[in-house]
Amino acid sequence: MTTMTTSEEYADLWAYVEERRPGIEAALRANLPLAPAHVETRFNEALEYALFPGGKRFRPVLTLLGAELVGGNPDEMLPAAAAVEFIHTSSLIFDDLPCMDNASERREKASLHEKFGEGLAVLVGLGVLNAAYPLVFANHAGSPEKAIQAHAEIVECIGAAGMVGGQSVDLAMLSGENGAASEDLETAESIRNLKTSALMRLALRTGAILAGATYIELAALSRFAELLGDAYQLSDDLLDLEEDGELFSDDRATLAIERGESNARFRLRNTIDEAKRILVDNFPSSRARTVLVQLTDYLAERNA
Ligand code: GRG
Repeated sequence: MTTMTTSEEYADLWAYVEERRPGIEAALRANLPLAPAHVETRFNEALEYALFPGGKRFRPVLTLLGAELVGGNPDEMLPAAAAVEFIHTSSLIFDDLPCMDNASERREKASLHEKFGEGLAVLVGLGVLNAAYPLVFANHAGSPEKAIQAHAEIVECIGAAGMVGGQSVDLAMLSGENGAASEDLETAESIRNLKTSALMRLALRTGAILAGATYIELAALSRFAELLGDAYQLSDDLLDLEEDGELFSDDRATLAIERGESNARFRLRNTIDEAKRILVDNFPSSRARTVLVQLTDYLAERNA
């Protein structure tokens, strides 16, 4: 498990994560897409390796918070929260592959393909992704219209208009691969942020939809998620800038490089302020709202 510092500033956030983590872990275990036991492959071992002990589990926490923010019961949303972590895990597995970001490490251990080979990594990525879709129907058999809407939400966010499309921009931004994308860096970067924003949106709105959120509430969550994704990506670029000095190891051009660190910090500040304002303006005061405000600050100001 990734260790987290427990500063006073984020006390409600850490308390919430600690409180909710056991339920999330149990829902992941209960819904693991295991291969049939009599089949001799390393699939199940690789699946276990990819999911446990896992990372911060922020995205399933977002699902529970999205539900609570609009008055829902988070306990009913645990299968949906597990679905969101499955989707996140599959995106990390695919992102680490040699044909994508080519990362040999993930969560302080060898990446899945490094340990089990590319073939099995692709299969586990597909296995967990596929396991996610039906989970929005669990606990919502009595209100199938909400589950259908949540299902549509995850299909849209994963697809070409979301994570898949955003990742394709990320690939194009690798230097020398696509001149057109780097000509308008601002546009390319905002589309690239889709890969992060779309998952934030999916995580928050899936919980909110299942809890019966109104159209206005869902629209506010979409805008909040977009800003959260932008802030996360900006802080990621700033961290890379700090670690690598002037350039990323893969020479990916970004606004943090082109316009400099202080400009990026200024934009990050504005983005998180706007995100928090959307929460405060659209949702009544509640524990979930306080936790989300702290999570916004943490994601933008994290140093790892
Ligand atoms: C088919 C689901 C799917 C995706 C295909 C590969 C891809 C398209 C998208 C990649 C999206 C991606 C990996 C974005 C990076 C997001 C990011 C910085 C993740 C790290 O998040 P943390 O720090 O991770 O919250 P932990 O380890 O805590 O879970």
